[in-house]
Amino acid sequence: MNKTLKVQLSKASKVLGFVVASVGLLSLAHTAKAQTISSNTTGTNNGFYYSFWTDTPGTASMTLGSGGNYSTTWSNTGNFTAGKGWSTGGRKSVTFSGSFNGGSNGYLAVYGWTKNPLIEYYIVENYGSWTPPGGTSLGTFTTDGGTYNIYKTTRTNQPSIIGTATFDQYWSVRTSKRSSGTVTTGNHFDAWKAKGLNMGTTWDYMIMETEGYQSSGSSNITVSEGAATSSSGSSSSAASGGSKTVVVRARGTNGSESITLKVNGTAVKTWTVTTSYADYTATTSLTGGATVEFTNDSTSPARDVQIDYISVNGSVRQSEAQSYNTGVYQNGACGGGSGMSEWLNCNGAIGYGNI
Ligand SMILES: [Ca+2]
Ligand SMILES: [Ca+2]
Repeated sequence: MNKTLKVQLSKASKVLGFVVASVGLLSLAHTAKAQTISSNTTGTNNGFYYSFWTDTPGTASMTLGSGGNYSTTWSNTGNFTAGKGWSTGGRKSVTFSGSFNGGSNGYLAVYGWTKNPLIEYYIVENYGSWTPPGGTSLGTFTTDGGTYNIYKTTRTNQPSIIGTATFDQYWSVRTSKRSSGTVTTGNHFDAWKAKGLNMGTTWDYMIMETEGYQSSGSSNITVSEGAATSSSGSSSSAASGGSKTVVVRARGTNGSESITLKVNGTAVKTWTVTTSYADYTATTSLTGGATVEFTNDSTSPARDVQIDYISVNGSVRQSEAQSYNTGVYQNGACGGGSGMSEWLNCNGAIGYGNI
């Protein structure tokens, strides 16, 4: 069994680990101060989605810093991955900076998943003495001041974010390692597409991850999202501050639910709601579609979110008037109906149109 195969087999178990282990640890996301995580979990911190996973507890940890900062250390680990990013990936400018020591086998990558079809992808910016993923490059392309090798690997009947499945992994691996810079993810998706490697139509999470395999190392990385990119080259400014005041009136059934206001796919602000209706206020200069997303659904504790409405500069938009709702349980499925509901029973979002 070569090293590549061992890495992939080992990584196969991590998705199931997330599912099993995440329920009891979500309260970690609600502590204001920097916190160190050493158990498998996902959550939201300072508006950033994060995940932590290891198959060898006690050998790795991640400390959640301010904003998009996280730091990791691992020592003689089996396999470990952790980082911060977004619950919904896509075409973003991902800016990162800090320090990275990948040891004998570790890497720093923009990492995520799509569904329909199911794809696991890596944009590897830095790595230790071993260069992932092995195999033969499909070719190179240049972006963001560097040259990347493209690879495709296939996993057969392996666990994934949708359960056991057969799916492809897409890779960009930067030939010149770096610990800071900006990754224009859309350029990678386009380069992969040109090789016949098409992304799925549904974006799952995307994070700046630090990963280690049978090695020791450390990282201290701060991630942020730059201007959103599109094929037309339009851009938008910072996610917070600015001229529009958005109020989200919401509550939860448990009082530990996490919701995020996004504009044009960019997270503006994240709140943990209580069981009583309250007004949650943000300001932004972003333009585009406004959504409120429920991100930490669980059955134990039972979490649901009710959003009465949002208002934009005082103009109310009722949730029950919105057809875009991917989180309400209708017709036996999450988002299975026509929306027009205040409820988010599952992870998902209500869309309120452009602001
Ligand atoms: Ca209402
Ligand atoms: Ca629920």
